[in-house]
Amino acid sequence: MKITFVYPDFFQYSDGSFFPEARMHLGICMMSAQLKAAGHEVSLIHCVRPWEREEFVSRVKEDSPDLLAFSATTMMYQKCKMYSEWTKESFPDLITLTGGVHAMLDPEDIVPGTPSMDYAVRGEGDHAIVEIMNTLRDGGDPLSLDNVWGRNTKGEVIRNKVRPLLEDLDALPFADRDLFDDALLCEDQKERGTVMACRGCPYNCTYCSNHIQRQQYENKKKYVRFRSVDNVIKELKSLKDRSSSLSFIRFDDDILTWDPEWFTDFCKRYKAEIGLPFVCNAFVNLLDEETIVMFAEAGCELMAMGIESGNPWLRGKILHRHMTNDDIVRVYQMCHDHGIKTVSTNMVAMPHETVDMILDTIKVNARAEPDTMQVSVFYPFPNTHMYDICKEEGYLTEDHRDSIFCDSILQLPGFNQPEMKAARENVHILTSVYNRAFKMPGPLSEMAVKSLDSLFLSDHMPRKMRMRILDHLLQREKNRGPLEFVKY
Ligand code: B12
Ligand code: SF4
Repeated sequence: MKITFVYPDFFQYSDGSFFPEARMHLGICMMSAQLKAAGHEVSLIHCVRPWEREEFVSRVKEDSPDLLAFSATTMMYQKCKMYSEWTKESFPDLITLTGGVHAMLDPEDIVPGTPSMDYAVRGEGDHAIVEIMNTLRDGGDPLSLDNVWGRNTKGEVIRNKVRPLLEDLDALPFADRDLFDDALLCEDQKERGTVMACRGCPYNCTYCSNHIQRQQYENKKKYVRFRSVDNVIKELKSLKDRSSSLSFIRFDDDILTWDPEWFTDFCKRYKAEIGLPFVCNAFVNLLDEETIVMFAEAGCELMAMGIESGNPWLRGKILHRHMTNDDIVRVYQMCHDHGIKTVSTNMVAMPHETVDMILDTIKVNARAEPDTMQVSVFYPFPNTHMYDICKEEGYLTEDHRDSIFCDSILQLPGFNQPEMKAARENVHILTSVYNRAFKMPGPLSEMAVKSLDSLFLSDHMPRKMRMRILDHLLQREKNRGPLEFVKY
């Protein structure tokens, strides 16, 4: 039996322009390894730019699969819908399905929401997809399987339960990276080896998909699972053998420093047996000086850490991220002290956010001094707590976006679209302005910060005058040259 995965891997903007992500998809690579081991044939349509209908249909014809399997995040699902419609119009009997995070968060959008999609496959696909292929091969009905949603012959929607989480990740084969055509990947993928050492995240940030995914598994207590250090090191060695152009490793895990025993052992072995620089994500609350030193010595060159909002109320009460601004600043400074570069991730245009809260985000970044700031626009992923807030408060619109680096899809009482755009575009430069103020000596610093605050927030000065001073400040900062950016 043959399966063809479809992965729409580019952003398309409202003016028709597009941006290719062009990266490997570990989930697809892992399923491919399992499918091949079970004797199935696997191919991939990796769309790194918009495809015309004729081109897509003729590629499906060429691959001629028994099953066309889409992988979708929420933002990419619109494209999957369109491709599946084209497919069904040309090949009505070809089975189509969608798996991935969107199928877990919003399965109703797939079945019954998309008539051209036969099944939604929820949760981890590793075993489910092999069982689906085996069942089809044996003439059975995929609706008899856990994780699968679809319509039966009477047209009724069958919603099967999600099977338990895999507990032993070492039992999975290594990702089949050869499924991806290197020629289609973006430049930095060629020198980077992407790996995940664990699955899941224990936190409950209200905008993230993790709390929704976790609650749907019966063994949810096992949601955070690590591969053994030995298993990860073996995969890293195989990556080094596979490519001579590999110059660094990227860990895509959400919480690599969750288990002290694990990462102590990992750091020792990584340094001795792999020895390449690496980059990773980290969570402020899971880092102390000892951990940072251990990571630096093992070869960690860069850590990306979520700040998201610098306003303690918004961050704690609304986003459910429980850390203080001083914790954030301390951890970022410790990374600098030990030679690890940092990326901060931040969001703007959140429900209940105001302009002065954005200023708090700017100020905490100005104190933390990340090497790069990533500023995205909040996007409500379906059925997350933040989505529920947006729904209850009437902020949702019918709009859709491909990326979190576009305009907001929300109608927020505190902001209009031009204000949100201005906020997002000026966060970097304003951080730089505040950073200079914080660095002034002694009481001068406090005075400079207070003056800047009143420029933004005080009603005493006429708005026109405030804007003129601000424009002047921003222009002067821009003339000083761009902020340094690091590769991430
Ligand atoms: C690495 C990563 C990226 C990489 C690679 C993307 C990728 N798809 O692998 C890059 C940088 C490109 C990226 C970009 C974006 N990302 Co991202 N990313 C991740 C991250 C950290 C790891 C993904 C991963 O490898 N997981 C490990 C594998 C094993 O899991 P998996 O991919 O989920 O696959 C399993 C199941 O979902 C399922 N499955 C997946 N596909 C299919 C297909 C079929 C047919 C079947 C049966 C099953 C199935 O089976 C797999 C094996 O168990 C996740 C968070 C996370 N921890 O998963 C966020 C995450 C996927 N990203 C997210 C977001 C928001 C984005 C962006 C939209 C951000 C932006 N820049 O605007 C873009 C969208 C890109 C795109 N093309 O869709 C969100 C998605 C939320 C949502 N509701 O859609 C996530 C979940 C983060 C979060 N916690 O909120 N991302
Ligand atoms: S720490 Fe990161 S991955 Fe974990 S729930 Fe929060 S945002 Fe999601």
